[in-house]
Amino acid sequence: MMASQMGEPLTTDDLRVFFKKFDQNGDGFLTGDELGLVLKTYGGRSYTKEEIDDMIAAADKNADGKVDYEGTVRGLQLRKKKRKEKKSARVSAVLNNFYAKHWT
Ligand SMILES: [Ca+2]
Repeated sequence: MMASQMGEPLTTDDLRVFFKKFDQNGDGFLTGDELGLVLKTYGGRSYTKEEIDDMIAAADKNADGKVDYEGTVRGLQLRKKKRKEKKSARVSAVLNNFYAKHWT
């Protein structure tokens, strides 16, 4: 059973699975376009380009407009630790919707 189905935080293994699914062209980076596609499908509502850019920026350590796997995980984990959870909570909700559709 995967972690989020029990209401537990996502593990890094879970995130790796997600990341591979979200990385449409398999280049190892998520761009705003790729994240936008994910959000459109699993976000439960529409997101503006600004919101998507904001999420990318939150995890984008070298400001090149895309995030690698490590950056995504680090971004989520750092935000959790700081209890500044707005953005990561949003991303987590997306990931949980993703789970619900693919693993239940
Ligand atoms: Ca990509």
